[in-house]
Amino acid sequence: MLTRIDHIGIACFDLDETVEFYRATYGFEVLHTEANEEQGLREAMLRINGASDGGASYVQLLESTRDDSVIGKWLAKNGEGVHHIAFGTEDVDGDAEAVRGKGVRVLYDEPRRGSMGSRITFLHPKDCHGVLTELVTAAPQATPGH
Ligand code: CMX
Ligand code: CO
Repeated sequence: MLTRIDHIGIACFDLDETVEFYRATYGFEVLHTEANEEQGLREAMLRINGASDGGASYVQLLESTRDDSVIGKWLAKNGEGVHHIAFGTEDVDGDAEAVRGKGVRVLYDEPRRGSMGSRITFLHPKDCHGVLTELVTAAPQATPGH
C-alpha cells in the first residue's frame, strides 16, 4: 500500500547551485548526496519531514553526469523542473506487481537499488497521465544501540 510521498525528483543543471537555492530560500539541508554511475547522475536528498512508517519525505535534486543519461536527455528536451514523483510503500515488490496487474507498465522486472539503500521501481509516464512515477521502499532503519 502506498502510504506517503517519499520524494519529488527535480532535474537541475548545477546540483551545488540548486542545493544552495533550497538552503538559502527554505532552510532545507542536505541529508545525503550520492553519485549513481549506472544512471549517470549525481543527486542530493533534502529531508523535509519524517513519517511514522520509518520513511520520510524528501526533495531529490538530480544532476546529469552524462549527456546520454535519462536526466541528461530530459534536461536537454525540457530544461530544469519536476522530473518525477515518488510514493513510499513498505512493499515495493508487491505494489509494483499489483500495479502491473492493472495494465500499467512497470519499467524494471525487479526493483533496483535507489538512494540511501532504498529499493525503487518506475511506472511509465504514458500510463500515468504524463507523470513519471516511482515507488520506493526505504532501507530498514538502523536502530541506535541495537
Ligand atoms: N515525465 C513525464 N513524461 C516523460 C518523462 C518524465 N520524466 N520522461 C519522458 N517522458 C515522455 C516524453 O515526453 C515522451 O513523450 P512524447 O512521445 O509524447 O514526446 C515519452 O515519454 C518518451 O520520452 P523520451 O524522451 O523518448 O524518453 P525515453 O522513452 O527514452 O525515457 C523513461 C522515458 C520514462 C523510460 C525514462 O525516463 C526512464 O527509464 N525513467 C526511469 C529511470 C529514471 O527516471 N531515473 C532517474 C531518476 C533516478 C531516481 O529517482 O533515483
Ligand atoms: Co527519485
